[in-house]
Amino acid sequence: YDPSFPVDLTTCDREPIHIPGSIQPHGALMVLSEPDLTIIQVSANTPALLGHMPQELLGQSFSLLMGPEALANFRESLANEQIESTALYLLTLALGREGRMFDLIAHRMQGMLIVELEPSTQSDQSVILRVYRMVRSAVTACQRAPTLRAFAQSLAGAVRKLTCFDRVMVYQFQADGCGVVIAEEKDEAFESYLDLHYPASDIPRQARALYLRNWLRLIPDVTYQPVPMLAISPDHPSIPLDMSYAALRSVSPIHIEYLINMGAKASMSISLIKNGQLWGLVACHHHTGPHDLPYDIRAACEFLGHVVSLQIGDKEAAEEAADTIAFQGIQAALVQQMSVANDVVAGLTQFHPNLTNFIDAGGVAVCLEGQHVLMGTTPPEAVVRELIEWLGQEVRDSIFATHSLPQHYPPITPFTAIASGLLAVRLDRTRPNYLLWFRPEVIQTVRWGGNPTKPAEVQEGSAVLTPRRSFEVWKERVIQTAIPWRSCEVAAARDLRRAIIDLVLYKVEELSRLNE
Ligand code: BLA
Repeated sequence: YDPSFPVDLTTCDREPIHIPGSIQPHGALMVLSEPDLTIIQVSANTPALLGHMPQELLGQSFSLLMGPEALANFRESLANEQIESTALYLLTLALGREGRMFDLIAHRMQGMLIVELEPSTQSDQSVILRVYRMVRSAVTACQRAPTLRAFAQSLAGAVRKLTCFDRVMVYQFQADGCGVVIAEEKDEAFESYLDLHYPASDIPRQARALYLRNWLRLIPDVTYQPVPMLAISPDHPSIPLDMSYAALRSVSPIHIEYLINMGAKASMSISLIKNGQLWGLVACHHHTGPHDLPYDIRAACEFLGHVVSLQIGDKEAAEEAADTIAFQGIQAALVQQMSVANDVVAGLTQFHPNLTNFIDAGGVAVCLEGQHVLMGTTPPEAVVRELIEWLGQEVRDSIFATHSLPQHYPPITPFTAIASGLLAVRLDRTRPNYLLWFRPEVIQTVRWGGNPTKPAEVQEGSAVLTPRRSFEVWKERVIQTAIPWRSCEVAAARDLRRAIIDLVLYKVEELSRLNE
């Protein structure tokens, strides 16, 4: 640890989580060369699981653990499965001194065959049928859900039913990498995390990249002791072993600390991927004790993750369409009011709905022909006047949207708590007529889950950034910024501008006709 090296969030991004050199202890992992099946690497926990010391296995053939018939079955299923870049269940075999039953899950990596052995739970036919039915009805429920939230709720419910985790959440990433819990199914005993926001650094970049390739990870017991990998020779080319696709991969100790701080005793997450981007995760916690899942259930969850990932784009499009219809409805009402009142300012501000019901913002200012009507939480009128003057001089476009106004206009800095975001619509080319929407600083608007659940500071003499400290660093980074304006919101502002201009032009024409 070099104290002159500043500890920042990139420290998290640099932890090479795909090559931990150890596994979780609920199974054993072997690296085999092909076609001879010589054991090149083995996890140190073989005595407990197989009754063989690792030294007895290294350099030997994998066939030493089984009879000739089992070996033939193993070779046959190996030949039949596509296991490049995905780990798949091969078969269940009796292995080792006591002939214990193991589920064999295999994939290829770095030109080697990686076999993971998990004590078998042997799901019978009725369980498999039940799981299949659950997945099928989950897919249908998600498909039918009318909104993104309803979709996420169905998904959380289905995963909870399949896995019996105490808490199942759907966690959606935002444009800036932060995330929000948009759905939650949990036992009543536990506090809710619904709608809580978490900083981007809680799931660092390399973890997200890994979760794009590998769709599911399980930590059955956060108190586990990592089991080291042992190799036939210390400089074999398979070292360090890339465990990107290994179900038993040992987890980052920082993340383990994070889970313990959250009161989780076991954790699982499933990737949700839209257009090749990590859109979110189904995040599961068990609070009452360790929680393991057999391969069948994990495979069902992973399959469900794949299928519902394909539905996300449709749900978002439906949501966007519904928002646009809502904006159009309010816009029509506003136009009607302006027309009946024969007064643009009154029509936008004095009735219901008014401009504060239109685009989501902390406050609105209507500045027209020298009148300034302020609604909600806005800077004082004098500050708004100066802002308008600056907009008139510096901003050419008729629409100006920013979620970090102080960067463009430093004089607003004392008011960033209420005006970090600005959506400005210019109604007239020559005169300073504007509609302004103000958005408060992010920190003031969303509930952050990071802070209270994460104790501890940067540890003395350690290069590791603890979760609490990361929240502080993150807070500094998002200071003076608001939640960005969505494109459908900017479009709604543009449409309203057009409608007001049309209305005013129509009135002018009407007036000149009457004067003729
Ligand atoms: C991984 N962090 C994760 C994962 C989740 C979260 C879901 C995936 C692993 C898993 O399934 O448990 C975060 N979990 C959350 C969040 C919620 C939740 C936000 O339930 C909200 C409800 N984490 C930090 C900091 C660092 C960090 C500061 O807070 C880095 C210094 C690291 N998180 C970190 C790492 C991983 C991780 C390295 C990868 C773990 C692994 O797969 O090995």
